[in-house]
Amino acid sequence: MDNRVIEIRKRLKKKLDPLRFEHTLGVSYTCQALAMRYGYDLDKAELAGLLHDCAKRYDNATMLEKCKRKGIDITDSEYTDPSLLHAKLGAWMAKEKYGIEDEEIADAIRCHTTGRTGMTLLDKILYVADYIEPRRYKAEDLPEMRRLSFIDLDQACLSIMDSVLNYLKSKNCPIDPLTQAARDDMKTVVERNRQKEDVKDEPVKRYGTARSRSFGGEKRRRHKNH
Ligand code: DGI
Ligand code: FE
Ligand code: FE
Repeated sequence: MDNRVIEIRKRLKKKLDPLRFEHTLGVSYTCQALAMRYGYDLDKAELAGLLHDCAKRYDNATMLEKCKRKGIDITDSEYTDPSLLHAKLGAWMAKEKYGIEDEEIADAIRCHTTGRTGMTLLDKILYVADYIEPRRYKAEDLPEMRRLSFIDLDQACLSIMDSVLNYLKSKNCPIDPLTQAARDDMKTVVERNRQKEDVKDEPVKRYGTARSRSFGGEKRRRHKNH
């Protein structure tokens, strides 16, 4: 275990409201579960989950003021909806206040609300964990998203992005260009994955043999015949 985890957890418990702290723990454990499934560093996934909402202790005016003071760039859409800033400010705090030097962790925290183009494995793990963690209950599609997340991470990301965009549109919320760009990029990734799958299946279709797939039934039958 990363030695910093206990200390960070203690500090966050003091700073965040109880429900946000519960969510934080849920996200960090879900990040670890996804890291186990997709082969990522468990300690890094846990730290990203623990710190992703550390800036949520501040209200919008305070976040705007802090970002200006620390020289953190504020976009038009963040001026329109300053709550988006908790991701950027959180990444800054993870580095400057909680001693995180790993850029992959800071990057994942920075893009955890909108996503971004070219998302890394840790970006996707955190983005998905934030949506499916066990204490979340509001979205109707949670059971399906939870199941899908452990089957196909890219498809889960895309489905969550579509769901968030639909929600934002239904509420007439301004959409950050990054949110739309991240979704369009993930759509391309999912289509590319599908094409790769089709190429893998190609010999099966062309030569009409199930050998390369090694289904249990086929194996058992072959075994019996010899
Ligand atoms: O901080 P959390 O509540 O755990 O989760 P989060 O950081 O993913 O933030 C979720 C909120 O962010 C949710 O209400 C939707 C909102 N959001 C995501 N993308 C955009 C956005 N809000 C606006 N206005 N524009 C976006 O593009
Ligand atoms: Fe957040
Ligand atoms: Fe969160």
